[in-house]
Amino acid sequence: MGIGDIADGLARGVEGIGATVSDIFFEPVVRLGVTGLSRAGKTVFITSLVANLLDRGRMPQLVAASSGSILSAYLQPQPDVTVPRFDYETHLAALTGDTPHWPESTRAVAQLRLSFRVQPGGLIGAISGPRTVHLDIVDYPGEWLLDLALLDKSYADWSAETLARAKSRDFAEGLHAALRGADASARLDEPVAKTLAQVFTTYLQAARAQGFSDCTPGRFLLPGELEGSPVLTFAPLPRPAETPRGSLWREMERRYEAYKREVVKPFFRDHFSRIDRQIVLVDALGAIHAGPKAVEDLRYAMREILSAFRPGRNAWLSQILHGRRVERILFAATKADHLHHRQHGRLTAIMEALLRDAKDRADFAGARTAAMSVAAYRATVEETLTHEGETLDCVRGTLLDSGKQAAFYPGELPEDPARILAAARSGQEAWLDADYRIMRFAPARLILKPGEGPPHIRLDKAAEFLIGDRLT
Ligand SMILES: Nc1nc2c(ncn2[C@@H]2O[C@H](COP(=O)(O)OP(=O)(O)OP(=O)(O)O)[C@@H](O)[C@H]2O)c(=O)[nH]1
Ligand SMILES: [Mg+2]
Repeated sequence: MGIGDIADGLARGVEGIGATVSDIFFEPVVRLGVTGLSRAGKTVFITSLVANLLDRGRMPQLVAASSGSILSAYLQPQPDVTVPRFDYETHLAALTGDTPHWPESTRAVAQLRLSFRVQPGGLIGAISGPRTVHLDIVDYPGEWLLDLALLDKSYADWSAETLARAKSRDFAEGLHAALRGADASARLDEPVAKTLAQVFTTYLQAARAQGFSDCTPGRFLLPGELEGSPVLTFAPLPRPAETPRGSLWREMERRYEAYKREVVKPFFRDHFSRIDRQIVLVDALGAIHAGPKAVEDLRYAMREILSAFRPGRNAWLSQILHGRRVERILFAATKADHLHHRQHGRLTAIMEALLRDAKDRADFAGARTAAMSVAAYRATVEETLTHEGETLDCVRGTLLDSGKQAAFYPGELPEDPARILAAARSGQEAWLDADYRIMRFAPARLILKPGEGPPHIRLDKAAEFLIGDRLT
């Protein structure tokens, strides 16, 4: 354990005490983490959740909303002044404007505070009167959780593993060629380091595009404000016999260690360690549409992501957490409005099967977990059509590409999720016995009644699982 680790531990300890005192005597804070791989639906989820918590007419399954415990809800300035605010108003305006469109892709951590005046029930409520509960929502890329594994790895090990994985990938040729031309024992030449980092980034981007998920370091794909900085200017190298001081190898090693210290650790310390409740959004339908390889890859990524929630997974993280843990984790298959509700149970079963492996390995130490199929922002309506004597349960919406209305039949998910998972595991190129299609729909133009948030599927049930107990 180094001095930095001790200091980290102390800082957490003091802060931990502060949080407990304020919880008891002042206003409780629930920190809800929202994560998922890129395009999983995080921004749309948070935007619709907040809109539906502000106007609770479509939230019957959130007991505190339907029972009237929540007297009011309002947005407040967040306590963490250095974290970008989740741009709720802009995202909502995109979805609900005259020409509705999906919000822009986001690339970093963002936060929003929503506060509730709550009237607790029972005798205590009658005596104490209403109280305030704060919900701090933290949006962060799932890719950043994958970096946790780097903390246990030296530069030499990481290089060896990364290059071993790249070996059989045809799109890695550029990386191999650049490495053949570089001498890791030679004195560092900054343009060489920069070129290698660029070639490596291009390789990671190609790996991502091909559906691979082991694309760490996560910030190479989502650099944000770190773009071009030395902590992102490194690459894996084959280890040379000699690694003299000032050599390319030594400098790359130094930057790799800096990435762990200055990028990975601060994220886990400042954001991840303070989360109470977590939702992991998964575009399972998108993966099924892309084919068995994408599903298998998703399963692997989920396993990696979830290992961050396993206490004891990493000694440094355990120390930062001080025994604190995420109390509830919800795994949600997003964009369920692409399916008729008759198939939602099947999607949830696939989601549960995808996670079973991760759950079996990771003892979440008493955290409550659940899987659900949700649509944060419903873009379709259901319609049953007859086609050649067969009835087809379809969904209808505005197509994103053409702007035309269309009914769409996505194919039939199997009743037994093992059919999907087994095909994925066996490395099949395509689904043999089924054809899954996906259409991209544009958000529908809405006319909302007063007191109603945007339409959704099971957002209220998800909210009840995640925060319901803290609002009554
Ligand atoms: N039909 C439908 N599409 C959705 C829904 N949620 C998300 N989408 C689609 O998924 C895309 C990605 O959603 P985002 O919320 O931006 O995803 P994200 O995880 O924030 O993505 P990044 O910021 O790029 O990491 C959107 O542009 C929509 O096309 C939903 O509830 N229904
Ligand atoms: Mg986003």
